[in-house]
Amino acid sequence: MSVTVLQNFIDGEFVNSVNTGQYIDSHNPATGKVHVKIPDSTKADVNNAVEAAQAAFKTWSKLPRTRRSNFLYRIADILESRLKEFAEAEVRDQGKTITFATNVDINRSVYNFRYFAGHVLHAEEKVGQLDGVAMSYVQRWPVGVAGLISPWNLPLYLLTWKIAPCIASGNTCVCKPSEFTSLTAYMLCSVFKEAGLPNGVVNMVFGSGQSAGEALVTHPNVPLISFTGGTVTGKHIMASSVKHMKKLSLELGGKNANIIFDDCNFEQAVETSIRSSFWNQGEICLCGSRIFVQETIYQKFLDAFIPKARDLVVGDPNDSKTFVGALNNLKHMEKVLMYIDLARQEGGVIECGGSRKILQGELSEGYFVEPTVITGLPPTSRVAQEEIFGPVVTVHPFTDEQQAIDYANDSPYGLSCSVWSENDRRARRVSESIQVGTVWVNCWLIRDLRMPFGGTKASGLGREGADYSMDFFTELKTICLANF
Ligand code: TXE
Repeated sequence: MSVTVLQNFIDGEFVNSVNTGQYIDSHNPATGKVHVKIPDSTKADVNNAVEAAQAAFKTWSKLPRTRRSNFLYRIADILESRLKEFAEAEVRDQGKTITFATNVDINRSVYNFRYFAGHVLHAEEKVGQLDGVAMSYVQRWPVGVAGLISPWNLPLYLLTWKIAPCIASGNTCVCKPSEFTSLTAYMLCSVFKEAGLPNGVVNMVFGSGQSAGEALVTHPNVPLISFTGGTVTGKHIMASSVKHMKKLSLELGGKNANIIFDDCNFEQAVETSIRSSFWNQGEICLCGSRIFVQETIYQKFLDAFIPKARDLVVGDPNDSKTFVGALNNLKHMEKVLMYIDLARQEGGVIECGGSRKILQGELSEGYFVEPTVITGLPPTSRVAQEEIFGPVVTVHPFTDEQQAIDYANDSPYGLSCSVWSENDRRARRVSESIQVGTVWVNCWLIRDLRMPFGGTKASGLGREGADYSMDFFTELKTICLANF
């Protein structure tokens, strides 16, 4: 298979890294073979990209929002017309299934551009009247050059979720996609070119977090950093950005509770729990990896859930029948397998799965792990507390509402939660007691982009979505006009 060699995208041009000839190998997770080489960019590359973004900012930030919106609509249309090509590339690069890449990653990336293209036109500013005294209104302006750092689990979706509101608000940016999954970000640059996006509005620098990422976070002329990734990295970025007092948004990990009461719609709860446990190989920060089931239906739930988990097709990500593709990278697969071993040591029962899955032919070196269901562990065990980010869930019984709430809240994370009950009052009571950024009642992963999105505790800082993203990507000023 041929290897694609990426270049950075700076000031509207594809250019080699200043660090000539130095590349990072990126593997196809399903085969374990190198399929992309990404430039190991340095501070000098980031400096060049920031300079280009600063120059572009002068005109882009002054462009009427209708014009900026038109560019976003055009980008959305072009990306949509290349959906299949992008989805196939995302599969090769990330290991996810073609069904997920098509319907979620790329489809929603298109929607990100389209959504913010519309939103920027309709956003309104607050006006306040102090009777007889003064009228105040809000003025907004873009922040400048934004540093956008994205992870490997939903590569294009999470990157475009940052780029769209960033440039719609009049900022320019330098992006640093994950070194494990840079291919679709690279392809996106050709979409920008085709859409006629002015040079320097979006720049892409590829490379490692330690080199290119760090250079972006510490750059004095990048006043804003939007980061999605691991909590440890997030804390490091927070510390590194202190010197320049940067605006910071951190979307970090999760260890989300999925609470199932005995008055739920049982079939729906089981079906959705399969998806919330194993979709995208469990590599979604919103996956419900701790399942709490009321003791009255605990055994019934296991009897229904475990055979379904066992029957999920793990295999070729390009096959539309496959439900679980490959984990993103070797180190990550080893981490997931380490947690399964830890579960054994902690006294857990591996109800299904529990191992790497070895496939045949060219997939024999792929990073596949069987969907794994673990019972018998206390909710305080390491496996039930730490983010595994793979196709591994723990299931625990609970006695009553209060215990379910206590279990759910006993976590360093606070990203999301699902609650299953047909009793509306109970569902509301429980939802309002959970310390997270999003609670889904009788559903999972439904996203209304107008709603705030983000986490509490170790899951992050700040909120994204509609006005919340626009607030982050702009500075706000109150202008108070006296009546006298
Ligand atoms: O992410 P990192 P990793 C969780 C998941 C996973 C763990 C680590 O549990 O196992 O995080 O994954 C860049 N300065 N999530 O190691 O390191 C890096 O190059 C600036 C949850 O892959 O956080 C990449 O572009 N940038 C998560 C991005 O940060 C730095 C999704 C994310 O990488 C940097 C992914 C530095 N010093 C993993 N170091 C979610 N919330 O969805 C790294 N980077």
